[in-house]
Amino acid sequence: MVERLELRSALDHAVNEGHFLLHYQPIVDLAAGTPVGFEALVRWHHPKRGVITPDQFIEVAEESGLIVPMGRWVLEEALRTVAEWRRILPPELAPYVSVNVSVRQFRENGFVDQVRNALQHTGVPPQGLMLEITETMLVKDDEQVWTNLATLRDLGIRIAIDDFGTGYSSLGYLRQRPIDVVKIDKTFIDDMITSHQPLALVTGIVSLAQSLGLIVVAEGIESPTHRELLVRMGCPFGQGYLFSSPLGPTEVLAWMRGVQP
Ligand code: G
Ligand code: G
Ligand code: MN
Ligand code: NA
Repeated sequence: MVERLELRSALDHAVNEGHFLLHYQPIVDLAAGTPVGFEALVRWHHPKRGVITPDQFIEVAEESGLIVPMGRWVLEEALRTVAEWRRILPPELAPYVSVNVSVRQFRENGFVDQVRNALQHTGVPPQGLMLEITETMLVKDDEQVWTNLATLRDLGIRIAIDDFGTGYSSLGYLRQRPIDVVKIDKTFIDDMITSHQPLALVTGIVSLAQSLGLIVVAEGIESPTHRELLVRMGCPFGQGYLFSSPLGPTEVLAWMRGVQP
């Protein structure tokens, strides 16, 4: 309890002082091995404790509402950064950025305007942005959330369900909702190698999702075997340590130079 309070006040301070940074993990075309986008992952640069990962503070940030100002910064920073990459790279290689969004941000009045304004002043087209929401956010079935999602999607922004398979929603249900992308949770990809059931499950998700017109991204690809299995079952996109761990913004350009033919 005391720890939580301390964490909360330290986080409050970090939001005001701008002690956050973003790392970016490549999302690749699995068959070609080339990047199509980057997932932005926030880190807290604590003056004493060093770099802290989100699993240690997102929950408190959500409970305290600090996720709102932090999330606003994340969105702006991710778009500024991807705008720069898109200026440097040839148009056919222009990547998108995928930003994690909490339900708390979605419920906030003006979230849609915030996204629209950020796109406008960074000059990133809507196709250059993907928003990731978790499955648990959907089961709450909040009309405000659906309305906001539909509006954002109408602008041309893609909406992804993150950690798919860990919650309770079915693909059929997703099809009736404003969603474009399904990100298969890394636990399923991980288990796929060692047992038949998860392999069958992932195969089923990939084929059903695609037949419903959804784009599939597999997460947690750590080995060439993972990749081969996914390519063979027709999974188009993926991310994981096999390709790259999350990188600092300057490392990204060097990494991209390394993978381009
Ligand atoms: O990078 P890492 O594995 O530590 O990320 C852990 C989780 O933290 C991610 O799966 C994601 O759900 C969450 N996360 C990372 N960055 C953000 C962010 O900017 N906003 C929100 N709401 N969640 C994030
Ligand atoms: O938003 P989400 O919870 O999906 O965030 C992805 C998290 O998974 C990030 O914290 C990232 O650091 C982590 N991650 C990315 N690639 C891999 C991987 O290949 N294996 C494992 N175990 N974790 C990964
Ligand atoms: Mn994510
Ligand atoms: Na995930």
